[in-house]
Amino acid sequence: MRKEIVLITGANGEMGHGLIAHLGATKKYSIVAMDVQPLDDFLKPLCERFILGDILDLMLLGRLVSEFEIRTIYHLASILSTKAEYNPETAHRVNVEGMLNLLRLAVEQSSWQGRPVKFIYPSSIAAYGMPNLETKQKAGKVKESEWNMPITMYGCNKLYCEHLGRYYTNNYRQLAADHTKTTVDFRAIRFPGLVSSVTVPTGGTSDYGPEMLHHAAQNLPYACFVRPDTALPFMVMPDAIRSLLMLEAAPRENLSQLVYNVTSFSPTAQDFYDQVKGAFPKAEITFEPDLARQGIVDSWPAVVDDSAAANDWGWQPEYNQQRAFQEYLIPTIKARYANCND
Ligand code: AKB
Repeated sequence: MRKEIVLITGANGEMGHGLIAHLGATKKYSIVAMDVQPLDDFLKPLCERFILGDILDLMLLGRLVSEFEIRTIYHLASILSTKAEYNPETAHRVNVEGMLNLLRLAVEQSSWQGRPVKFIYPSSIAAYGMPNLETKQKAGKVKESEWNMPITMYGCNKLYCEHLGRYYTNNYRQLAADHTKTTVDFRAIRFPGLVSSVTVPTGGTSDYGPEMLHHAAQNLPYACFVRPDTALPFMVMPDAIRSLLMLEAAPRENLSQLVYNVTSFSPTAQDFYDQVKGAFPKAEITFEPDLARQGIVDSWPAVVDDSAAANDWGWQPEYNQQRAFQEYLIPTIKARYANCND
């Protein structure tokens, strides 16, 4: 008998940390975690197995199929927007071919099990692309179906992977004589910029927010790479993890779409600065916009419409801007870097 498990790719990333810590603490799931980087020691006891390996390694994925009965896949592994621009073709391989490998694995698992495997996918506001700042300022709350013209490789990858998930769920091998409805049960969330008190992101373009905060808490100077008036939707990690779990748990018949926006607050970089300065008055923060990265952020919406998530599966963020900083980020970050502020 194969053991029932939850598979998490990109396990050592920011969201992987939050998800494993949460699922592990419930003790309800056997977690098999995968990453190209070693898993942080404190996460290891929460996992049934950690596999150091690449989602492009088909032999490795094949071995997973023979050993485990995978009930849910959280496919978190990806190369983020800034890093992807340095090597777009490699990013495409990891983000798109990697996704295809995981979808194949999910289809195979579903057919063995005779029931759909859940495939939970973090997409991103990078799937949007506004042609200029004026459009962004006038756009208001952007719905999932609007402005789907990403300007980054990562954004193109995310948007296309959403389509792949929809195809595998609804139309996979639709002309085959043995075409079956038991494929995968794909569900995706378009996340805004994420901020965690535990980890710092690497390779993203919304990183200026978390970087400003973590630098200040460690008494390190920080040059913010966007203008003070730059606005983006952000969310703290506990809300992000909660939204993933809520979408995973939602009855299929309640879902009117496969891809959902979620959001909680839309600070400007100046708002970030004010919150950080309020908590760490000695912080040395300057604004030194990088035109290319600014261009990417200017193409992403300032506010997204998450009413579909609210209607279909009851989504509501628990943290608004004030609570996010005052009750979660600042106290936990102060405790984390206590030695730096002596
Ligand atoms: C990035 O900046 O690439 C990510 C994202 C918005 O998906 N944080």
